[in-house]
Amino acid sequence: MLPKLKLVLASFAHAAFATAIPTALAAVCFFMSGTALAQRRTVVETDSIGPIAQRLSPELSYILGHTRTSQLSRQHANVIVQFRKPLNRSHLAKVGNLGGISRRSLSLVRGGSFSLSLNAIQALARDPEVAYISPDRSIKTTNDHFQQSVGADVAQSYGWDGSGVTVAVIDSGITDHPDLHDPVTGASRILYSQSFVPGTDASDGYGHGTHVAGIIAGNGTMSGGNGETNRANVSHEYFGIAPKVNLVNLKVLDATGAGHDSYVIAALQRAIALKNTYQIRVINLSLGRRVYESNAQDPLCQAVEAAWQSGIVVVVAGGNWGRDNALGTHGYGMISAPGNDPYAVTVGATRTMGTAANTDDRIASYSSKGPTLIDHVVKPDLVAPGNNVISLRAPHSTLDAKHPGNEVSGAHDSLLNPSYFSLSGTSMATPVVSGAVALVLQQNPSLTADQVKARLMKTADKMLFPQFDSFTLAGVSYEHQYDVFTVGAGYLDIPAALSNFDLAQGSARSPIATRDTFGNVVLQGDSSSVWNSSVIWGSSVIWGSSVLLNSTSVIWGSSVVWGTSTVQGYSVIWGSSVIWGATVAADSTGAESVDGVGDPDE
Ligand SMILES: [Ca+2]
Repeated sequence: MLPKLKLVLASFAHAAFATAIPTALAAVCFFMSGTALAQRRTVVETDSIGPIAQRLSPELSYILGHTRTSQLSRQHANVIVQFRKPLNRSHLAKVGNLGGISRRSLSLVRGGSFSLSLNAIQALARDPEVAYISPDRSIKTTNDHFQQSVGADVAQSYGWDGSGVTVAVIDSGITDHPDLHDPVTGASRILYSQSFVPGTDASDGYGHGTHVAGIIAGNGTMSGGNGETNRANVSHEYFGIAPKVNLVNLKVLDATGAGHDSYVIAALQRAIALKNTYQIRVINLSLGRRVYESNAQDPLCQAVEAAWQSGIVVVVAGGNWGRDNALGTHGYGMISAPGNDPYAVTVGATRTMGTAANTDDRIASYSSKGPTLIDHVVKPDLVAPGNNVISLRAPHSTLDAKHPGNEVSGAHDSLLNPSYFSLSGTSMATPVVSGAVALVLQQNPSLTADQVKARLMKTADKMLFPQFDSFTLAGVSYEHQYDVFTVGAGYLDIPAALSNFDLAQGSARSPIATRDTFGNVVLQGDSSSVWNSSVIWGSSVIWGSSVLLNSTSVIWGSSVVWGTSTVQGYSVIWGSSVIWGATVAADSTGAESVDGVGDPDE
């Protein structure tokens, strides 16, 4: 079954409406194949706020326009409603009067998740107090020598180990592991755990969150380490970027690696509430889904921005759709949500080629490329190692059971019960950056989220990569151009970040790319952003001089990227309207590698 189909079915399948499900399935199948049903309606209704259709996500508009009127009251969907003002009793009464069932309050996005009939959704969209309604979409996880590649071993040898900083891991849960304990006191460094997946505890049934946690915080106890930080001479030891950092475990993905927008929003809400109690300075989101609307409307992006505004650095996976050519873009325009949010630090993945030196490292072919669909935000922001990363194993989890060949033994464990596991993906590159953020904040706790992001981008290595290369897997060749949409501001360089003391002023929102009438793509300035504030933070400093063509602000010429398919690629990304149906179709080919074990490079 295609992942996206599963998503849509999930949002329709609600036990209380079992009788409606067969009809809903039929509607969804038609919707997937793009076949128009009878009674297609084109409604352009407007009220004092604006067009009503703009308050409905593309999928809901489509479904409403392709469902027989007689079926509208019989089919139900789980949706997230964002109101213009904070959720109040009158909002809940309105939903109740329409027969809706409240599932979870989501104050972070001034709304909540509700189960509503299609009829009620249509009626609610006509309410001027409603800002936006979208399905409670499904979310998925987005996998050597990664520590040395980014200089974490050097940083640790100088005593930067994440002490005093807490990272919230919003993922599939974290299973207890010796490498996550304080070697002196024996206490777990997981300070708080909570599951937002109904009917589950906060342990890791999938095997993803534990691995992510280990990349951030593992101290190597089971692989020859003693929890100390200076271990340059210890080989085959598997430790994380910030081995003394603390963790908060917020579980939003089930044992299949799937969750919903509402779980992630609720977890972000909790992380903000716990920020001062546990010194949470970083949130790691190694998960994502397709982009359906502007980040200004997407509730997941809005929740990420609220966390950022509260002072937490939110680090997000760029997605694993870099091999995806379903839109004719060769992986461009494939950044997933919420990695498409301009505030987030969005991370792409490299492969280390199995060597500690970073000079031979190259982009992973599956690493999603920017710009983002619809808003054209320049992403990813930077790249970090993510291919075949060895980190903590969660025994008996789904990934562990399915991929026993990925198990890796440390020096202190039994061969029958290895402590480590190998995964690949931007999911694994993201916690490398989260760990780096913890080190930077340990060094200077007064830095703002924007200052941290700007510093990591400025100090990222821009000279390392070739201009082009290609990678062949199973007879298919993937061409890479190392431009801003592939590697962002460059390769994470932790020692460089720790030896830089620039304090950026202004917002570190990633810039927008625009296309002029000649087909050139240029960076669009934002007067309040860091990148405009001075020569020190100018675009050529941040993204490297090689990204700017002809000494102008052009970052893409008209023909550099897609060769013969240029026109098709441009029209998808810069077309007047994104054909959302095509985006859905892309899911069928794109999502498999997201779980981190599908098909790593090399
Ligand atoms: Ca290497």
